[in-house]
Amino acid sequence: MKEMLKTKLGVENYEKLMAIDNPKLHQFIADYVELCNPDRVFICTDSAEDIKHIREAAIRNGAESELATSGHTIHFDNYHDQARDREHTNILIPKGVDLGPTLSTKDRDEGLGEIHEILKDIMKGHELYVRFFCLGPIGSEFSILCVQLTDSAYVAHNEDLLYRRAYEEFAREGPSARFFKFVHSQGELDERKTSKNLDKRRVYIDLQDNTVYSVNTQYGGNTIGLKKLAMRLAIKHASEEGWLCEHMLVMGVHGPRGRVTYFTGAFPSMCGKTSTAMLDSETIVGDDIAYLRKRNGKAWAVNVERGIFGIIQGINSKDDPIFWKVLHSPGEIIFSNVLVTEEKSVHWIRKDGEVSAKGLNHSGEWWIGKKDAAGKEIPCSHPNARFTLNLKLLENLDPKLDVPEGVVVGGIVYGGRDSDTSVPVEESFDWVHGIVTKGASLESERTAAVLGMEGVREFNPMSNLDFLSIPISRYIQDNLDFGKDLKTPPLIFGVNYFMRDKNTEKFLNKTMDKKVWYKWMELRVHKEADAIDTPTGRIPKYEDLKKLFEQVLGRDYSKGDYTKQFTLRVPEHLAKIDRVTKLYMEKVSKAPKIVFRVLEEQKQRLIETREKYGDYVTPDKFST
Ligand code: SPV
Ligand code: MN
Repeated sequence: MKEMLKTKLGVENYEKLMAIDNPKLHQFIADYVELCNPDRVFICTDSAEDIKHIREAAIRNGAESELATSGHTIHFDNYHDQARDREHTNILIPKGVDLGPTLSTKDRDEGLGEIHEILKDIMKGHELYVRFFCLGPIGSEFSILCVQLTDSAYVAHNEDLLYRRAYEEFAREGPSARFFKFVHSQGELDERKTSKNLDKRRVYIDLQDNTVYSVNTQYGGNTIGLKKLAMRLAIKHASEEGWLCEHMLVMGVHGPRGRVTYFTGAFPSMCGKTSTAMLDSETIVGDDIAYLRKRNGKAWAVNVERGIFGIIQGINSKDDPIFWKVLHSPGEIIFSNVLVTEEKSVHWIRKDGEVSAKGLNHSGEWWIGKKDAAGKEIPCSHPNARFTLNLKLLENLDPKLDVPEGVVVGGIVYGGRDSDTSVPVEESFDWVHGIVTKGASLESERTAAVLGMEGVREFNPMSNLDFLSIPISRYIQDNLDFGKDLKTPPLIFGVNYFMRDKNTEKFLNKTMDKKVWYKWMELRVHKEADAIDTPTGRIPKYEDLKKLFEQVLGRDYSKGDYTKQFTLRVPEHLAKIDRVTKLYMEKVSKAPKIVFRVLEEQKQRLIETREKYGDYVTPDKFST
């Protein structure tokens, strides 16, 4: 094996690899070098020179092109490779294992056979990049080492901005290192350097061997091993070891007297997770994935990543001042699937200013009014177009990003796109009530992006459904158990940024009202604000919000707005409980009994309230 490696890698790269004394790692790399058969193999040691090699390779081989602003590059994915491919992403399971009806699985032997067939000689004519990273801060109980094999310099470069480098860590740990493994190939490329064989696009997750395979795709969510692919592996480990891997932001909320209280928050994609993490009144630790562990009776969290792979659609100077500034300043940023103008600047959907009449985008040459094969107008950028940057570019970065012990979690927030049921902010009665009625009951409405499906609610427990690798019932139970022996469990809140007026259909809140909800939640964690008990949870008092609106937004908050926003909508809540109960009965095998009990108790409270006050109950009914 070593002889083969020496020949394929050449002396310099062979030595770089051998500086890590780990035979299992050597074997893994040898196996895939032999199978994928690249022309060259580059072992990246994280030296400035090696990092530069990867960036330059991305530009040289056309995976990225330079833009006018220094450090900015653009990458395009195939027109039909613009998002996570749920259908072809499967957990490989040995015979006899059943993960329940909702998870997408495939027989392990069959899947491994198929993927190894696809991988054969797939890298011929290309360079293979080998990179070492760490999920979570280096040298902490959260850390998980990872090795990524990819023939895409774009993927290797992207990961450089998103994850903590760990070649040295591998070398230090030597033979004892345990690690996740990722094998990616973009496959054959077309003239635009995008993956061509999309019919053979596959993402297979082998839990047994801690390995994920991704082929014939370039879109980040399918290819960046440490992002959503590692999540499936981590969720299984978390379940076995008593911690949690969550689709959550982590942020520092700044309270009175310089106090900082950390929150985590789960929101389905495109529901305000990144914009919440980026509130300029607070500080960001992370915007996408968190690990949570218990220590000394408290919950601790870390950001698994150190960068952002963010949606660019809608970013504007008014609502996103920090991103706006960074996206217009020199610095290392990879844009993907936005419009590039002749002057090599970029434009995207709902950016300030005028869109240029033509340019290059994910569809190739683009002009205003261009239509796709189905006759649908192609927007200037894809709705899922993204940018990648390292958190250190942000002025609102929290100083605790890399602290090995993590941050103490004061509150956990769950939110989805909900036009008619939940109030803008509400605290649950306790851990179990919160996990069941906020996290496990999370639903989100589809946006106009899915034709004819607008308003349809998708069930998405903890916003983590796409990434589960264990049965849903087990995952919910793990969440319930996590709070059990915590002396001070985080408070659990539900938020809803998308509530609409029943008559006018207009949003009841302004985008930045969320700043106030976080300040209120922060006060609740420290028992510095009162609350009103309603059948579904605890809501803020008008006087407290009025004060906070003044302090945070410099705006008057009227009693009329409060009443509209915080009116309990009994019929909608009852309908939601029925939907969620039905789901847990039909789509989740062996759901924890407590889920049904907590939902049933809530239903009874709602029915009693309705008998007394009717269908729509204003908050003043509950204050006394
Ligand atoms: C999400 O869709 O939740 C993302 C982007 O964070 S992806 O990497 O595609 O998962
Ligand atoms: Mn995400």
